[in-house]
Amino acid sequence: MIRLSDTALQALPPGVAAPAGRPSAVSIVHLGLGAFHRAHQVEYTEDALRLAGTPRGRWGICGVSLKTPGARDRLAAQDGLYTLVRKSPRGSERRVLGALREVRFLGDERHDVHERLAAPDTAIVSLTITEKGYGHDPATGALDAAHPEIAPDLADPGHPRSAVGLVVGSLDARRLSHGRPYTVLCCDNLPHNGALLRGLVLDFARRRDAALAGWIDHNVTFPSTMVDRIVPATTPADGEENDRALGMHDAAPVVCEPFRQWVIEDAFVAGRPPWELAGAELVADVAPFETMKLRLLNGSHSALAYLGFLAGHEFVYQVAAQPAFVAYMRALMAEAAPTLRVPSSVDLAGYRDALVERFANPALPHRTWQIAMDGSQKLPQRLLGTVRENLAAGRPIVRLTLAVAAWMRYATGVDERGAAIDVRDPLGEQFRAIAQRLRGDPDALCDAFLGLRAVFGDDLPAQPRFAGGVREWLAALYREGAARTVATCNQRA
Ligand code: NAI
Ligand code: CS2
Repeated sequence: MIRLSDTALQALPPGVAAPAGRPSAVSIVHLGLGAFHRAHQVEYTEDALRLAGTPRGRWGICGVSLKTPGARDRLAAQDGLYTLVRKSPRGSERRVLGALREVRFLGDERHDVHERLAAPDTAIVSLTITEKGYGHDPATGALDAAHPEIAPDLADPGHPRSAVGLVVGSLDARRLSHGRPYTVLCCDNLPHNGALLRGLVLDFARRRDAALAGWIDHNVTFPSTMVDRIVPATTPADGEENDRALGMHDAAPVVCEPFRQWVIEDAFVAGRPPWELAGAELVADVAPFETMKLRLLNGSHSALAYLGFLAGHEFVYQVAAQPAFVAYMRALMAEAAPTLRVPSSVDLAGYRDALVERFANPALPHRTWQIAMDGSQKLPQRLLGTVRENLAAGRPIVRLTLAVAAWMRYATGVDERGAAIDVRDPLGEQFRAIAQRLRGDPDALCDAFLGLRAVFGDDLPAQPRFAGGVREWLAALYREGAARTVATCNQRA
């Protein structure tokens, strides 16, 4: 079977669209060559360039993997091309994307990566490195100077391995050479992601050189964004199915839902692609959209992931097919709704209905285990911000505390049948220590997990309504199991 490549594009079967052209130059460097970037920003960029009539223009992307060479290897062997597969109950739509013009792995291409980041034509550095990739304290958003990825870069700033270290080092090189800044565009599911990353970059820079920090402060922009498209990890079966559909081998297809949304603060110091032509919304303030999405979509995603996994469901669509879990999800979103300040143009009820439908997409095998990953980095913006605001306003937190209790039950690393759970989380060692010491004592487990300051801060453990609610639900989960506890929760006012 031939391999997808520039020369093979002409052999694509009817119904599989090829790129209208490939950008002639690179002006965007993206850190985090993962599935989401390739299913979201790359498609928006490709569509924008095509609709602007400049498919061969300057806005090509150089994708950089900081941790592993696999994505680089797979994509470099096929000229950066890959298939985007949009899946829904109505079938699959495939297109080959070509805006990814260059792929690099920091581990063995450090010089090339630095050259790209420092190049005068690089106008945007964007990131999807996961919530755990920033070296910050999830409860406060502050830089953790002792973080295992930050401390070495502070000690040896000339050979950064962290994203923050790379950004600061390349901005310093630009300051000391041609003096042209770029825009830093965080596309991870973090609250006020641009402002958060700006704070991390400035803190890191100040620890190196006050003049560098001052230059970044005055010249570099960090717009916040809200990004949305459900993109499960690609499975071998996805790849085999795609090869059959293409009649050629693509080592790096990406599978996603048809829905996509991108809301971006329009603050680009060195220009940007006309993403609005592709449907991106350029706004002055992203916060209302971002809070809505993080608290309604992602809060529900995490709650259903933990409760659904514990109830024995591998995929989100299986959980969303259960009326009791849907009723719970709707009640959880109702608890979050009073904390949202969305523009009047947004149909919040319609948005919530659409989320239920999107989660129930049976064509998208999104694993509860994948969403459950890195919960210590996700809970603060998905659930705990809502808890704080509802506590302060005297509003209910019944469904929210069940979601937190389900995370704790999952984090103990043993499921309801006594089998081990492969818990992936930066705080995983702390979880295992807690579980080994206190397994079988839900109240003690609850107090120990609430003691994780990086997740709950100092305030929440001292809130009786919160701590008491989580404790009650954790005991119920051990006593009744997730499915019956969800049913019990649905009976509550
Ligand atoms: P993925 O697993 O395909 O890619 C993750 C990327 O992050 C990889 O390139 C990996 O090397 C890199 N990474 C992980 N830890 C890192 C670290 N400590 N430092 C630097 N790089 C690191 O995951 P995917 O699907 O691309 O998602 C990535 C992020 O995109 C998510 O965490 C989320 O913030 C955002 N996102 C994902 C969506 C999805 O449905 N998959 C939807 C909306 C946002
Ligand atoms: C998911 C998100 O894996 C997870 O944590 O909740 O990646 C989710 O798929 C996206 O935010 C949807 O836009």
